[in-house]
Amino acid sequence: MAEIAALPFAFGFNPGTTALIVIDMQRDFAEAGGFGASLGNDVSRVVAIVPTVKRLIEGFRAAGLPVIHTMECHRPDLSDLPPAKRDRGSPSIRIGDVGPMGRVLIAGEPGTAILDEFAPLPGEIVIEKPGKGAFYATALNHDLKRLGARQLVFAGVTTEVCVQTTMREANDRGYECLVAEDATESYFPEFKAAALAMIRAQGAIVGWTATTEQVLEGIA
Ligand code: C5J
Repeated sequence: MAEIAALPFAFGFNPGTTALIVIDMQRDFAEAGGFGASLGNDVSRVVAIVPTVKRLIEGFRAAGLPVIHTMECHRPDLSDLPPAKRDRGSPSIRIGDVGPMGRVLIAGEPGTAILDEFAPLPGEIVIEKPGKGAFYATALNHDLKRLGARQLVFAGVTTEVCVQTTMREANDRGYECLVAEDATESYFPEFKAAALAMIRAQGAIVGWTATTEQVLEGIA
């Protein structure tokens, strides 16, 4: 068993059963005119983690470990979009509406795309997810089982919504989960801090946290 220096204590992992899950590093969350900005959020915090997320992805690729990407998006006919999700909040444009980058959070639209910096390599798994959690209505669990993954490292946005939801779903399914603190971000720094504190509280009740540097040292 190898180790990553982490909080609340060292994260033990087997390099042969470890994967990176990069949550929703999409234009819609990182660019003006996207879904995140339509809710009144300043996207600069998301843009700021791009180099760190890139380093983490490259570290996993260099170590020969799987990288899985997720995208929050819906079918063009909106059949997988509950009215409650479309109606929630008061965005200037709603999911499915036409915005500056095409239809908001709709599969195949320009704004829904993963940022160029993280373009998935051929063979990397891309999960299109209609929910905040990446296990809901997707093949993620099946894909992880096929890969033999047992330990998961998480990056992406936003910490307290899609990252934390997915991590909790994974924890309940028996995966050991670590979030890379500086490779995740929220539009609200206090929400990020609270989410990370909750994850590692009570003896890693949901998982571990570590810096990207610590993760890269651990997997090198
Ligand atoms: C949100 C996400 N925040 N990817 N999506 O709506 O966290």
